[in-house]
Amino acid sequence: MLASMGFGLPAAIGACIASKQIIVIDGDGSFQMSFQELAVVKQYKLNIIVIILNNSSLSLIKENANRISNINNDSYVNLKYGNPNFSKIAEVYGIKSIRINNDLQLDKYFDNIIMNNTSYLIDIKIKNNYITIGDHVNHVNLRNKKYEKYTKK
Ligand SMILES: Cc1ncc(C[n+]2csc(CCOP(=O)(O)OP(=O)(O)O)c2C)c(N)n1
Ligand SMILES: [Mg+2]
Repeated sequence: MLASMGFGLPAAIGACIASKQIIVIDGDGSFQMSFQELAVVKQYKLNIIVIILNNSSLSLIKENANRISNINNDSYVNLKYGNPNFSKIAEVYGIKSIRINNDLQLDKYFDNIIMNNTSYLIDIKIKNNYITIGDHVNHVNLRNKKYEKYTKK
């Protein structure tokens, strides 16, 4: 499901209560709109894996702004920023986490994390100009065949 910013984690909570293990793929900007719901994840021991595609940017907006203005110099205020350490945020909510510098490294950890059957936050650093939705996700290794078994059609 693709939805508004901030919707991913709360929606995953509902889906997890109704179903079973849920994987959320979130943008860093989107995650910051509702990450306090990690408290609910912890309280109800929900089996939710949060994957943050962390480009330190509101990239979709940046791309739109560049397209409209034809300037393409990334000079827009607040579209590119420094993020807090999302792993530490997970930690203070009592949720396990890992930071990965490159999506290609996800393979190394993913199966183990899934098998853990517990909540987990995976913060993946991706390139600044990659966007969480649409074709850009193809740049990120999550479209790898290996992950198809985790996708409910
Ligand atoms: C609630 C809400 N506010 C604003 C927007 C407009 N908007 C669409 S994408 C976006 C930036 C998303 O940033 P991020 O989650 O980091 O994803 P990225 O584009 O960087 O992949 C914004 C502000 C929205 N879709 N929903
Ligand atoms: Mg982003």
